[in-house]
Amino acid sequence: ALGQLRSVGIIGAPFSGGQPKDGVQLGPDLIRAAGLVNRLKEQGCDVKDYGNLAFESVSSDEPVGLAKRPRAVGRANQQLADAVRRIKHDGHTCVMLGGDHSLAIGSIHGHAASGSEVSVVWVDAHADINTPLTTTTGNIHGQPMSYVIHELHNKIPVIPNFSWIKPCIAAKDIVYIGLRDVDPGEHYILKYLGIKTFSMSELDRLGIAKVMEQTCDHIFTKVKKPIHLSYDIDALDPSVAPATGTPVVGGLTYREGVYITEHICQTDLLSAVDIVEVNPKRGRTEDEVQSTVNAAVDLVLGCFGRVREGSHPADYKMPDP
Ligand code: 6HN
Ligand code: MN
Ligand code: MN
Ligand code: MN
Repeated sequence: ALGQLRSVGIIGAPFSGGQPKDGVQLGPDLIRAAGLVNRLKEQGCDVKDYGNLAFESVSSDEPVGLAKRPRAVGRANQQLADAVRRIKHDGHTCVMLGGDHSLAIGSIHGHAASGSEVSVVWVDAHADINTPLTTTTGNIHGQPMSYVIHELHNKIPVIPNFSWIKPCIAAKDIVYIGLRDVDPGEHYILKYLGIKTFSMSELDRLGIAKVMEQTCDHIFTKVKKPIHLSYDIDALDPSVAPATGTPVVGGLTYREGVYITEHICQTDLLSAVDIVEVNPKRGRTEDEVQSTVNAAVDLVLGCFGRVREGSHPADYKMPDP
């Protein structure tokens, strides 16, 4: 894994408007403070940190239908889409540090706009595929997938600051892993569109190795498209990653969570990664915050060649006595 140099472009998106809880905007700087950039370099990556996006506040942002803070979410995602497109244009694998999961709209859109069609591996306790009409909370972090999927285009109403979004993902190019809290409207959409899902039940039955084999079988039928990995930290069990806004019991172990990144890394098709929903203000202790942030860092490292068996540089010199 150390042989091939991987080029990583990091963009921070300190945005929380897709959900109501304060603190998730602190994610990018916290993940950096845990040493992300240096640890990527230590494992042989070429890293460029593009810094954090600066989001202007939107003064008057009344809900449209049920969707809350639509103008701020639309505008922030437009900025993010431009940044991701630039990072892809510069030739990097893009790492987007959130922020809440509404940011997947801009991240996926910018990624898809940079070249060929992409496939999406969505690792999350939640499906985040509510439309602005099926949502029960109005929070747009529960809706990002609905805006980028071709097949849902005619189910999306007009929303201010959303008109730039063009659907860019086909339902057949999506795989979900880790689901365990899916709303009725979301479940209907997943079945209606025939989207491939590995809920925690399937993971219990198959084990993580088979889930990842079948994930790749699914997205690699016909052409091998670049992979967009959208990783919500709440996919992990709250015992591992408690500092997040919508924790759900019965999640991925640390080992299963890292195995997903190791397997995706080995495909050599990873083209963009989102790490979202780390919220230090939701940790009850400093240990809970650190455990969550460390898990987030290890997921990124796993995406870029870290293997648990260890590794050594190609020019390693065995010391002679
Ligand atoms: N996330 N399904 C719920 C909703 O509000 O639509 C929860 C969404 C959670 C979103 O964790 O990124
Ligand atoms: Mn989630
Ligand atoms: Mn729910
Ligand atoms: Mn999510």
